[in-house]
Amino acid sequence: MSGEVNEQKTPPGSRCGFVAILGAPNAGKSTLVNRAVGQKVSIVSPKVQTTRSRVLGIVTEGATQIVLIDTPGIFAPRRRLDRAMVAAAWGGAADADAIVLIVDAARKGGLDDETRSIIAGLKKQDRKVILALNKIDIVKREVLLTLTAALNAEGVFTDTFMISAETGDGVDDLMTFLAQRMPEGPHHYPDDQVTDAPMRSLAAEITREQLFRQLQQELPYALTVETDSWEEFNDGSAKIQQTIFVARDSQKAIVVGKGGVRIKEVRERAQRDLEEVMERKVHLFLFVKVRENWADDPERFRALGLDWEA
Ligand SMILES: Nc1nc2c(ncn2[C@@H]2O[C@H](COP(=O)(O)OP(=O)(O)OP(=O)(O)O)[C@@H](O)[C@H]2O)c(=O)[nH]1
Ligand SMILES: [Mg+2]
Repeated sequence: MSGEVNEQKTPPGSRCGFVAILGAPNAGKSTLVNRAVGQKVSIVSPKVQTTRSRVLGIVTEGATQIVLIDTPGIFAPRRRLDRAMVAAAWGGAADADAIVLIVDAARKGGLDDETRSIIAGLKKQDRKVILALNKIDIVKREVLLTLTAALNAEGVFTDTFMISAETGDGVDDLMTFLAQRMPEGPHHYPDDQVTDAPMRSLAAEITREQLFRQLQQELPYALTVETDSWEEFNDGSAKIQQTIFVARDSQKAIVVGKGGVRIKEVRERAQRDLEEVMERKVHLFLFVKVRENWADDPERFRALGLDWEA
């Protein structure tokens, strides 16, 4: 696992481990990670494939540090970008001390193909997995029981939790359970750190979250966001400039909106979210650029934290 090893003294009974959060797109993985950490470290939207690379959410309570690895949803990849996203998800699982599979219990039609294929992949690797049925706030009890029985028949799961990442129901129980299973050893990160991503990346993600939330259909998948510059001022405020890369002129027109209304709304909301996360005044500036092949550009992959060769 990358990241600097924390040099602070190991307290008695110290534990630390990595927990991979796997699941189909939209299952609620990022919502769970944010809930466990207690703040936004990973972006969330009602659309599938919101998370594009591995995101760490670090939870330290007393002597135990749990490093949650939020992963992109696993699905059948088509584009190079998709392939890199899925590779990042499996990569997250490979290094982990424990794996939690999140299943959207509210999904119409029961178990989805993506979840089935993840279970098949885990079986192949002979990994033992903790099952978390999510979104219990909107599911009937009978549905939960049927789903639990079907999933447990797979023989992959050691334990089952029923949670609502949204309301927090059951999340403490899951975290307490995970804490007991973390190996003994020093903490990897300082106890007050919540993620390993630099603020510049999180800031770009927060703008991308607004674009995912406010744009329709395929457009969110046709864009990426990068932070170009970051200036801090004596009064504590920050000036952040970002570029939204789209693939075509027509997409740029939609992102900007009639008379600039869309980009204005995205800017205002992203700025507000940034101010909340950073606890300071932020001046956000957004530029939209057409870069036809950004999804085939190694530079853009690196900015996303993805592996070009995946
Ligand atoms: N009702 C309800 N909605 C939830 C719950 N957890 C997540 N959601 C919603 O489900 C949607 C997807 O949540 P995400 O956390 O982005 O899901 P994800 O698994 O990270 O998705 P990808 O990153 O696309 O793989 C969002 O609209 C969330 O608000 C839950 O417990 N209850
Ligand atoms: Mg996600």
